[in-house]
Amino acid sequence: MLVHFGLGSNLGDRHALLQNARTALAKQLVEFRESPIYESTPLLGMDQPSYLNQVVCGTTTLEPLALLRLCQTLEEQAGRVRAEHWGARTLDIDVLSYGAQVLSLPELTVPHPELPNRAFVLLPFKHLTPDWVHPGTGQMLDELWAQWQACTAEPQPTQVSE
Ligand code: A4P
Ligand code: MG
Repeated sequence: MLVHFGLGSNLGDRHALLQNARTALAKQLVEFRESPIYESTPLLGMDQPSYLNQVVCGTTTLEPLALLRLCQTLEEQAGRVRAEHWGARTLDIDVLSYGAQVLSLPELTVPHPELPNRAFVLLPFKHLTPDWVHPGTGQMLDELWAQWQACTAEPQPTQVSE
């Protein structure tokens, strides 16, 4: 199963935190690949440091909930404290996709429901796997990106790595 993860960090040594997450995820995935890193301002103009975001992918036989637990374990190892929803964080890892499956479990929605609304996910995702199609809507990432651009005046994330 091809799976995508979205990584985000806006506290501490952001580059090192993403690097550690990539190293850990690469051990669990076959044919691991990573997008460039993008920097962006927090959503809704929240008063927080800017974020680094990245998307990684690979194939796995692990079940979706096992992947969610893996994300949460890595977040905890990065010293994440959940003080407020959408609060600043050392590391956030979201499950973005699980093959062509659409999942709506109490603790896990896949593809990630906010995917179409987030430039900091769409841009790296598109860079990594331009042919990916949203299994729920049939839209390609280019279409989702065009839709985002048409609907928002937010600044676009800046690519900060190759
Ligand atoms: N959950 C449901 N579906 C999923 C999924 N596909 N992947 C549940 C991961 N988790 C999923 O997440 C809350 C609950 O969502 C989990 O218990 C899980 O069962 P959380 O990580 O504990 O809390 P959170 O991160 O505060 O909430 P959420 O909704 O994940 O926030 P986001 O979406 O991560 O937004 N601005 C920029 N520029 N870049 C960012 O990365 N991130 C956020 C946080 C805000 N602003 C940002 C960024
Ligand atoms: Mg999250």
